[in-house]
Amino acid sequence: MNTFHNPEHTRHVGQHEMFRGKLVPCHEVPARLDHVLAELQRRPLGPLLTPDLTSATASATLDAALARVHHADYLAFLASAWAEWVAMDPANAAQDALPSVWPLPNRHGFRTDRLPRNFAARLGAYSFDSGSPLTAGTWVAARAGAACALAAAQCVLGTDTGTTPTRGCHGERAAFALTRPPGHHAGPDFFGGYCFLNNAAVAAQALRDGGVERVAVLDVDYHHGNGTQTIFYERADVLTVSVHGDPATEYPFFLGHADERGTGAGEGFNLNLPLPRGTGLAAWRVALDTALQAVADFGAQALVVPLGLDTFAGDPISGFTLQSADYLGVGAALASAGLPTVFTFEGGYAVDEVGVNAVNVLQGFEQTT
Ligand code: Q9C
Ligand code: ZN
Repeated sequence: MNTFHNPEHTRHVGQHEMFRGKLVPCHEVPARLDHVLAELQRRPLGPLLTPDLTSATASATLDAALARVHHADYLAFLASAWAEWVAMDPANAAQDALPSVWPLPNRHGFRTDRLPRNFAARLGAYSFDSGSPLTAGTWVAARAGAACALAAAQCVLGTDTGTTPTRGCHGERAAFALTRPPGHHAGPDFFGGYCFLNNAAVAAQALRDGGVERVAVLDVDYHHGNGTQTIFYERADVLTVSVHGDPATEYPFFLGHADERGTGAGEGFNLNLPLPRGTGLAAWRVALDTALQAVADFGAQALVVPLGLDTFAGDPISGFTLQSADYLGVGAALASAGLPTVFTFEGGYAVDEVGVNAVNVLQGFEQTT
């Protein structure tokens, strides 16, 4: 399996996230990715590649892929956010930008049809929590990360679209986009949950645009993939399935219930499988099998797996109890779908174990293909 990793990830380093009234150190730290890379060096699964964005063509191709899943005004906001944050007050250069004010839904009387000029207000208009610091390097890191997702999609496409350099890699069974910040909480025009650009959605859309008629996204992160669900909620060509902690008690709280089945043309093309906090491997695997059956019933021709490792028993902010060895079986189960598969690296905050856990999934997948 080819891994596309993002050396620019080190430019996204948050200082703090807001948690229950205080600023606490970020859980989503650069060492997470370094541990996965180190484990891939111990247990190589294939080439380690980095997308090259230096040419104008590659850069424009990436921007076009981003515009397929995110709104233009949101992308422009992200691109200039740090400069505007510092322009508010030069002292801001030493602080992460963290939102602290949001419009409630329109039924409460707040207006979202007028975007404030004030940058602190716009930060709120484009986000849904105060746990996702936007830093000087966030845009560069997130954009280079989305390039990994795009390259991974092109790698599994039967035809090389020839734009983002994938060094001749095409028609592969699987590819891994190893990047941070993660992506599955980012929606068409919002960030949150440590996510800014939805890497899994970029990959799924790139597969569609490369000619795959039916793409399934099977999200195994502990947290509901609200951003991905929202991006594809009205569409029948991309099935979104998520196995996650019940939003009644677990983040992101305001989406992820079992009765969300899609809307309009997308009705019937979203499946949520919420599980109670405390769920262990046996019940989790039953849900995964239900998810895989939905992927098969849909007739998916390619699969995108937002790969969160925060289902691990040792995860500091999550509540399932999977063990490291269990992830080999998770990879094998995902491989049993028999589909070209793109993995995107999402959550997993037991930093010392996240490398072993991630590579266990990928190794289990490879051993079953
Ligand atoms: N104490 C991802 O896994 N904060 N995002 C929860 C719990 C937000 C997780 C705080 C968690 C976001 C990609
Ligand atoms: Zn998560």
